Amino acid sequence: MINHNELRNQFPVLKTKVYDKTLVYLDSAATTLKPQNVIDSVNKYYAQTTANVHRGLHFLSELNTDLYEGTRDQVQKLINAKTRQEVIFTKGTTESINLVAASYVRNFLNNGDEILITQMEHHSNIVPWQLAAEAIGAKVRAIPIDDNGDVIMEEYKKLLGPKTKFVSVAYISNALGTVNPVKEMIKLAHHVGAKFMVDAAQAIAHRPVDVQDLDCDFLAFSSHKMFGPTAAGILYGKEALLEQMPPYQGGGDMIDVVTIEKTTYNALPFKFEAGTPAIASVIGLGEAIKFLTSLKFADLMEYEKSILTYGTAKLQDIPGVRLIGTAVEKSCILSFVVKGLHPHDIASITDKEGVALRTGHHCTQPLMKRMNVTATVRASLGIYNTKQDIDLLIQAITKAIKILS
Ligand code: C6P
Repeated sequence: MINHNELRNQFPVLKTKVYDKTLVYLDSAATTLKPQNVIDSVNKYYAQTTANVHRGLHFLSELNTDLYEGTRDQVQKLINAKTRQEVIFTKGTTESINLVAASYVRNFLNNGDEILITQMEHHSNIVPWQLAAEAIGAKVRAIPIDDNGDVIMEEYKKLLGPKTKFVSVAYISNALGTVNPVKEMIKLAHHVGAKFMVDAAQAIAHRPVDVQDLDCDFLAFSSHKMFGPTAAGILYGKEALLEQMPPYQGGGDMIDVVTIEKTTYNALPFKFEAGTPAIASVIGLGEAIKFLTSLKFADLMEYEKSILTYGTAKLQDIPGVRLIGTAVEKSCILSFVVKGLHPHDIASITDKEGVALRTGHHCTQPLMKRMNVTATVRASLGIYNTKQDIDLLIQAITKAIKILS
C-alpha cells in the first residue's frame, strides 16, 4: 500500500500556490514532478561536486563518473537489459528515436522498404522516420486505429509483409492513454524479419518495462517523465544491432584513436555518447529510479487504475463531455472535448482554479485528424494524484462550462 501523505510530501512543487490556489498538477504526461531526493542530487552536483566525467584523473571527476555509470547499471536493472553496453544515454526519447532513424534506418534499410508506425504516434515517433525514409527512398505507413483508440490488429497483420523492415510504436499513447499490445506486435514484426522499436516515454513511470520479455530491438524513454531531471534519456538497443550501427554524432568520448585521416571508435555504449553529457541529469535519473523502485509496480498500477476509473466515471457524468480515447487497456490519460467549447477556453478557466492541464494536439496531429477533433483537453495522472485532485478537476471543468456556455 502506498502512503499518499508521505509520498506527496516528497514533492515540494505540490506545495506551490498558483493564483493563490493549491496546485492540482494534472500534466504528468508532459513532465512529472520531481521528488526531493532528485532535486537534492542535482543541487549537490552543482553546489559541491561539479566535475566532468570519464576525463579527469581527480577525485571529483572519478566520483561523478561512478555516479553517472551507476545510473547506467540502475537503468539496466530497471528495464532488464542483458548488458550495460545496451544502455545509451541521450537527451531524451526524441533524441533516442532520431539516433535509431539516423544510424540504423538510414544504413540498413533500402529504397522501397517500409516502416510502420500507428496513427496515434507522437510527432517524435513520426518525423524522424520520415526524414530517414526520404533520404533512402523508403516509405512510412500507418497502422489504423479504431474509434476507441485501439490498434486494429487485423490491419496491422495485413500491413506486415516482406517490405516491412522496421516498426515503431508507443507502448502508451500520450494523447489517448491506450496501452498498446507491443509484445504481440513485436512477435508479429519479427515473423516477417522486421526490427521493432518501442517508444516507452509514457510507460516507464507507470508499469514494469522488461526489454528481454518484450524482445524489442530498441526502446526509448525520457528521464523527465519518470520523476527525473530534463535533458537525459535512454536508448536501449540489442547489443548485436548497436555493434553494427555507425556512430550518430562525432566528438569527445566516442572515439578510440583519431588521426586527421581516420578515426576508430570507442566501444559500446560510449560510441553513441559524443561530448560532455548531461551529468547532473543522469545522476538525478539514478535518484529518480531509486524513488520509482521504492514503490512496488503492482501497488502503483492498482492505485493509478483506481484514480483513472474514478476520473473516467466523473468526467462522463458531465453533460457535453466526450472522452477521446476509450481503449480496452488504458493508462493515466483523460483526454476529452466538451460540446461547443474550445479546449483552450476551458483550460484558461481551469488554470485560474489552480488546475494544470494541457490542451491542443499533444504533438499528435495525425491522431487528432483520425479522431475528428482539432484539439483536446488532457488531464494526465501521476502517482502523487488523489481522488481529491479529480474532484477539483471536475469542479473546475463544471465552472468553466457554466461560464462559457
Ligand atoms: N510527450 C506530452 O505532453 P521528449 O520530449 O523527447 O522527452 O519526449 C517525446 C515524446 C515521445 N513519445 C511520447 C509518447 C511522448 O509522450 C513524448 C512527449 C509530452 O505528451 C510532450 S509533447
